[in-house]
Amino acid sequence: MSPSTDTYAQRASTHPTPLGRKLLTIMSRKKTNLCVSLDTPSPVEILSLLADIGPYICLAKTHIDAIPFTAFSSFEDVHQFTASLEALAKEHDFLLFEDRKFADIGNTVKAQYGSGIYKIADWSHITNAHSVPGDGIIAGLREVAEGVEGGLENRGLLLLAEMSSKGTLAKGAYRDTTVEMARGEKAKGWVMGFIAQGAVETREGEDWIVMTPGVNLGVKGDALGQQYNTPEKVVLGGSDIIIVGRGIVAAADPVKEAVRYRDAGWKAYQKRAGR
Ligand code: S5P
Repeated sequence: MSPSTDTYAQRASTHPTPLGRKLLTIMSRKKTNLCVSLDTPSPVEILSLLADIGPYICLAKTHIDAIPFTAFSSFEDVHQFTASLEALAKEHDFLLFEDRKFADIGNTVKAQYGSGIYKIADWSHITNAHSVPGDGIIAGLREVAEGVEGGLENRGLLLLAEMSSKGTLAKGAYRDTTVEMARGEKAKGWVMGFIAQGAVETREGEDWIVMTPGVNLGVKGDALGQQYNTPEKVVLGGSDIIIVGRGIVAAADPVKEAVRYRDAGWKAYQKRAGR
C-alpha cells in the first residue's frame, strides 16, 4: 500500500465524491492538511478557538455529545451553537466533521444521525462510522444525508478502518475488510475515505481520503491508551489529513501550535508529493 504522490489539487478535480472534491479544493487553496479536534467542554471556548484557528485548518472536528448539557440553557442554544459553527466554517473556508463514530444497525443510525438533540446531519459536512455492524450502516446513514439540503453534494462519510489506541481491533484484516465495504454500491459518491493510520489499498479509479488522529509533536501517548505519531511520519505513510486535538487545544498558545502543526503537515505533504 503505497501513499499517493498526486497533489491535493490534482485529486480535487478527479475525486469520486463531491464532498471529497470540495475538501481537497479547500486544502489546496488554503495550503493546509490540518484538522483540529475541538475536544474542550465549553461551547464558548470552541467558537473562540475556531475564530482564531479557522484560517489554518481545512476541517474542524467536534464531539458535540461531550459538551455538558449544562453549558446550554435550552435546546435553542444547541442549535444556536451549531449555527455558529456553520457560520465560522463559511467565513474561514473549512468543513465540519462531527466525530460521532456510529456503530449500530442501519435503522438505528438513521435516527441517531438525522434526529435526536443534535441533528448532526443538519450541520456537519462529514461524519464517521464503524464498519463492525456491516454495510447496512452505510446505507442507513446515506438515506439521511440524501434528504438534507444539497444531499451528497454537501455530506460525506468516513469509515473507521484503523484506530490509534493501544490494543485496538481495528487494524490489519479488519482494516482491509472495511476498505472492501467502502466499494459497495451504497457507498458510491458517499464514502469519501477512512480514519486510518496510513495508506489503505487503492485500486484503479479509487481515491480514498485518509485522515489520521493520534498526532502530537510533544508527547508519545496518554494514560488511557492513546498513541501518537508526528505529522511527518503519518503523512509520509499515506495520511492526507492530520487530526490534532490536545496538541493544539490544550496548549498555552493554541494559535501558535495550530500554525506549527499546519506547517509540519504541509511540509510533509510537499515532500511526499515531491514538490
Ligand atoms: O483512532 C482514533 C480515531 C479518532 S476519530 N483515535 C482518536 O484519537 N480519534 C479522535 O481523535 C479522538 O476521539 C479525539 O477526538 C481525537 C484525538 O485527540 P488528541 O487529543 O489525542 O489529539
